[in-house]
Amino acid sequence: MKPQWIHQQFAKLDLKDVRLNRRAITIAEACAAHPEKSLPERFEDWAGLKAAYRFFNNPKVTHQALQKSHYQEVIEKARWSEDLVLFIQDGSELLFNSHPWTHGLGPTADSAGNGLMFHSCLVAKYHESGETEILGLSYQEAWIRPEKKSKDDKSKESEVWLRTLKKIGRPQKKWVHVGDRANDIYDFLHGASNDGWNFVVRARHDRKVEINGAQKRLFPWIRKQTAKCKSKLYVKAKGEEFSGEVTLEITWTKAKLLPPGKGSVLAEEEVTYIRVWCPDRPQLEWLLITNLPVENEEDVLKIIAIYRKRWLIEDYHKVLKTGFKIEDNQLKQASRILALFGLVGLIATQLLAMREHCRLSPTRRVEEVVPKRWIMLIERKLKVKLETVRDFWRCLARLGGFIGRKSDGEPGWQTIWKGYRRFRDMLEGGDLLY
Ligand SMILES: [Mn+2]
Repeated sequence: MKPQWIHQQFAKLDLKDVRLNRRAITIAEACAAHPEKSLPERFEDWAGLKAAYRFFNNPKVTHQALQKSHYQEVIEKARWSEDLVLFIQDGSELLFNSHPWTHGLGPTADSAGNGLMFHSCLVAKYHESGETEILGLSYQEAWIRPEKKSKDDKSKESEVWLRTLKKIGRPQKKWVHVGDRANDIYDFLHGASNDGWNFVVRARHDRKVEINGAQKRLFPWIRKQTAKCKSKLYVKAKGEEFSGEVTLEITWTKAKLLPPGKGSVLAEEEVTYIRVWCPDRPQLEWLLITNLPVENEEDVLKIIAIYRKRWLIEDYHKVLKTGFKIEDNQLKQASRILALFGLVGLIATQLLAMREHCRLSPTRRVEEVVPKRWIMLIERKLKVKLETVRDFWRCLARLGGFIGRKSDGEPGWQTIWKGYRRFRDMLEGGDLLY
C-alpha cells in the first residue's frame, strides 16, 4: 500500500490537536504496513506502542472524528463522477468473546455474543463495462447494543439505513443506493425516494401492493408471472451450493407500495419489482425492488448487474474482520475499541481498492503498478515470468493456496489475503538475499 494515501487521507483530519493528528498518521502507517498483526505486534518499541495506547485512550479520538474528513473527500469525488456511483450499505458485527477484560461491550446477533455492531456505506464508481472502482466510505456507524433490548431498540436500529443517507446529504442523479433484504423497510424506501435517491434493494416482505389498479399480495402474484426475458449468468454460491453458469428467467412489474397501517401519513410509492429465478434451482431466486426507470430488458439487466455489486460490501466487512487482528488488542474500554475500529475501517477500504485496481487494469504491464523488488521475488519463488498486473495478482493468490485451474475462476479475497501475508513475510524474511 502506498503511504501517500495515508497522508492524503489524513491531511484534513482534525482531532483538535496537532500532535494527535500527527500521531494518527504514524499509527495508520503501522496498521497499513502490517494489517495482519495485532496492535502490540505492529510497534517495534515499547514507546511506540505506549503512544498508540495513549492515542486511543484520548477522548478526542473517536470513530467519527477519525473518519469524518474521509467521508467528505469520498462524497466530493462521487459528485464529480461521470459514471454511476453506488452507495452500498450493510451491517455487521465484531465479536470479542475472548475479551473478558474489556468493559462496555454488548450483545450481538448471537445473544451469547460480546462485541460491537456496525453499519457501513461503501462508495464505488460503476463503469459502463461493469467494472467498479472503490472510492471509500461515505459513512460508518459503530455502536454497542444495550444489554436488554426492547422492541423499540430493534426498530430504532433499523433507522440506521435512512440516517446513513441523510448524513451523506443531497444525492446526485447518478447515485444509486444498494441494500440487501434487511433494507426492505417501508420508511426507508419512502424516505429515500423523498430525498431524491435512486435505490436497488432486495425485497424481503410479502407486501400488499397495487398492480394495474388492483391490490395483490406481491409474492404469490409475481411468482405466477412468466419470464419476459432470459439471461445467462455466472453464479458463485456459498459453501457446498452450486457454482457455474445458469440460465435465469426474469420478469418485472410496476407496483405501488401501500403505506403500512391505516391512516398512515406516508404517501404511496411507485416502484418496480424484478423477479429473477432459475427453474432448475428453486433456491435461486431474487426479488429486487427499485425506483430506477425500468422500461425494457436492457434496463432490467442493468439493475440486476448493479445489485450484483453488493458483494463489495461483504468483501469490505470480511477485510475488516479477518484482515486486521482488531480483536487482538489490550484496550480496556469498548469506547476505545470503537476508535481503533474507526482507523482500521478506513485502511480496509484501501486494501479493497488495491485489489479492485488490479482487477480494473489487469492487462497493464506489471512494472507500471508493482515495485520491481516484489516482481523479482515472486518470479524467483514461483519460477514464473510476470507480464501483466493480472499475472501478479494470481501469483499472490497462489502463495495463498490458489491452484488456478481454468474452472477456478478468479481467486477469492481470503486466498489473496493469505497470499499477501505470506508475501510480506517473504519480503521481511529477506528471501531476496539468496
Ligand atoms: Mn446485511
